[in-house]
Amino acid sequence: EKIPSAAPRASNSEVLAKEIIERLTYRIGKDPKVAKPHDWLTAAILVVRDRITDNWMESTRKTYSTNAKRVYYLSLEFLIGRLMRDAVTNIGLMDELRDALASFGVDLDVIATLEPDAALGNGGLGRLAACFMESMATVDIPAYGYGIRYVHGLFRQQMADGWQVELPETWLAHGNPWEFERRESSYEIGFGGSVETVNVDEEVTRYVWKPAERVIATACDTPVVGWRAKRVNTLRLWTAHPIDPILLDAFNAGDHIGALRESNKAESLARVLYPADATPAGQELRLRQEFFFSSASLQDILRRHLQQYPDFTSLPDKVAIQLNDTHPAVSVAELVRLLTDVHGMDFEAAWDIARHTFSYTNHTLLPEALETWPVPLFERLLPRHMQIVYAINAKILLEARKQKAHSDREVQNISLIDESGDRRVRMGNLAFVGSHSINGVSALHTELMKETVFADLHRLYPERINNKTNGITPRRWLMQCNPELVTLIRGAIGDEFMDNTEALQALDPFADKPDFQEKFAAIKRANKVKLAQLVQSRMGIRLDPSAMFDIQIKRIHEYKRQLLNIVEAISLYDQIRSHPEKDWVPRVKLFAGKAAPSYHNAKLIIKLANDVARVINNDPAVRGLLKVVFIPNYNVSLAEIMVPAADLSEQISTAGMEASGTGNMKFALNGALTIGTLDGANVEMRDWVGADNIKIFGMTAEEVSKVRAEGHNPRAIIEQSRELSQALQAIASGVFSPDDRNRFSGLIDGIYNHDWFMVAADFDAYAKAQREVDAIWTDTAIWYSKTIRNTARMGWFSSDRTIRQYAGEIWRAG
Ligand code: DL6
Repeated sequence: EKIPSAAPRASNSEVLAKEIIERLTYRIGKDPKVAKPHDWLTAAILVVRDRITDNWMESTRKTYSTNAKRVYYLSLEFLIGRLMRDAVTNIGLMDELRDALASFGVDLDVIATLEPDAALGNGGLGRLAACFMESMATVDIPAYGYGIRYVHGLFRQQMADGWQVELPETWLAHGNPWEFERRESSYEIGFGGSVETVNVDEEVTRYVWKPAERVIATACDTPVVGWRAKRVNTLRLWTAHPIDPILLDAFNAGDHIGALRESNKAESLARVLYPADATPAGQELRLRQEFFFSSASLQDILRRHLQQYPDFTSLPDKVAIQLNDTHPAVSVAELVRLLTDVHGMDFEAAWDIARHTFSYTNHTLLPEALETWPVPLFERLLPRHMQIVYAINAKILLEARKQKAHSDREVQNISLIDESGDRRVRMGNLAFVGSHSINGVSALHTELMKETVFADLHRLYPERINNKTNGITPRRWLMQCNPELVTLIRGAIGDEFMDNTEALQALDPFADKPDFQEKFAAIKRANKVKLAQLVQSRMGIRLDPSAMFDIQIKRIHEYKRQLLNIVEAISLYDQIRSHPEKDWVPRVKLFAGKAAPSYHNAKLIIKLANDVARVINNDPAVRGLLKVVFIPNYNVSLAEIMVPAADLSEQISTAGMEASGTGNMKFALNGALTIGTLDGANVEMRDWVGADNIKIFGMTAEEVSKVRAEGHNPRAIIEQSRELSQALQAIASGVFSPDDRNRFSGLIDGIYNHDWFMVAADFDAYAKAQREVDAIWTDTAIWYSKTIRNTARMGWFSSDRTIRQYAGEIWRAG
């Protein structure tokens, strides 16, 4: 159905058809008679892009003419996925484009699947950045996303005998029709070298950084169109180039490889995304990437500011820079350097501007994920920034001692330099002191931030920490991925929810209506059939769409507890075999997700899921009542198929460890019941959907931290639970790994010996909750009354709401 759009030009399908042929002929150079599906896709994208470009220019002009404040979102990750459906939906051209392509015998749905996922991110943090970009355009905030245009995004995951194997991802193999290269927007980025001091007069000393190496950062722009094309913003990703493409002297002397050394070194900066999310990447190249994109972005921001304003005193009024985690935290020192060394400002004034311009989002409390850099490395690569970090540190520590009378221990925690072992620069502390706002991503996470990682900094600056609960864009995560449900909802409550997701609440009274339930269930079933077809074609496994589809998709991590889910599957398997007379609810447990390549236990968990799947799926005694499936190569496009097909959403992290979660929101919005712990945004989801419409189990964050502090005896817990001990014994004795009976002994020993992630401690509560979910499932009317209420009450979790809160309370923009 037609969605009214703000697209400015004639939009009928004949006009579009003409434009497609024009692009195919003159931009791609193909005769329609011989055009391949990929050519049609590129031609269609070029038509869409050109339409968006009109609004893009208009948006930019408006920002200039109104002197509006600009928001800059600095993020090392943007996990975008495919763009075509998103853009076409938002400009309201879906039906016309479909018809236009059909007139050439081309199926839009087929060519859309040829678009590669732009996987420039690892998981939640990167996907949030992508949702935010779309929402910033939707709520009409002049914004730029800044990041790196990685040649290779997140690795492709293949399974070899159930083990994860990482293969390079090549999203740019056919070029990228969405982007515009901006050669004129190029900046020099330095590394290494030394700092010279120049005494201007008796009081003023100037510092001149003489880098030993220099590379060029060049902008590549992708337009990001908001809902109904109201505004189009820019995602500006940097590519890296050498100053001299080839060292001719070396080449002429016969050193053909050496001649390209500089070029290779420069280009390596933007070659690959580091594939770790919850552990810092650690290597020098990563720090180089962080500085590279921070410096390029800041130079670009300052240049744009000076084009419009006389000097930088107005920077905090006209510019807000959001640091997405600590990855761009070096920006704090770089902005001070640019303002002082390059633009001649004094340190105090520059520091004041920086602090009022930056804000920082923290995405994890895991201590191992907080970035720190060894002082010698930082100093060698960024000698001037090291001086600036020391200067900032001196100011802050003096303030802590003098004004707030902090103790030695508190001062040590506040310091930008960790002196507890090898000296290291703490990027979290740098981001904190350099920002006027530090936000967490759910209410619980924000409170825990105040009590743990940033406790002492919070005491020093008690007004800075605030909460901004994450959200998801309802365009991608409802309208595009579940169009039939959208049609049903529009028929029931009208269209308001399409512009204001909270209007979904009007659906509440429909939750108990049998005819509405029936239609809702039919749509869920159709989505499950689609997923079952995918599983059949990719993996040769047949799934019964009338079984409960129980789905856990996310990065593989011990704290996310895929292991708890697998152990429960084994226990259920045992019970189905021992009690064939019982009325078991048929279930399919689906998993997908990638493990960081160096994360040994996470990779073992994937192998375990596959080993368990093989045994359970091939055991005739199970009679198809339970299936376990691990779908390889999880990405945004796969999520778009799995999310609408879920009956049950697994959000079962150890309480206190998942900062927010956003998958939890996607599932509930699409009518799944959540089984979850009181962790991250699950807590607020319970408040919105109502405690009766979500299955909460297990220890609270407070209980977890108490047990950890006091110590617990997991072995005793296991021995008291027959189901748990049997399941763990089965794994440990090699029932699922006859070829290598000790394969999983490390994982199981971990549960017996310390159970850091509370798998044993929460098992009984989890298993009980699962059987309660079964009981709900058997009463279809109750099941759908709950799941429809989830859809009706999840509107608050739109990223439009989140962005409005950032804009109003942090950026003061828009
Ligand atoms: O804020 C987005 C997202 C949260 O929803 C997840 O809970 C959180 O784990 C994730 N954090 C990261 C970074 N590091 N880690 N872990 O991806 O951010």
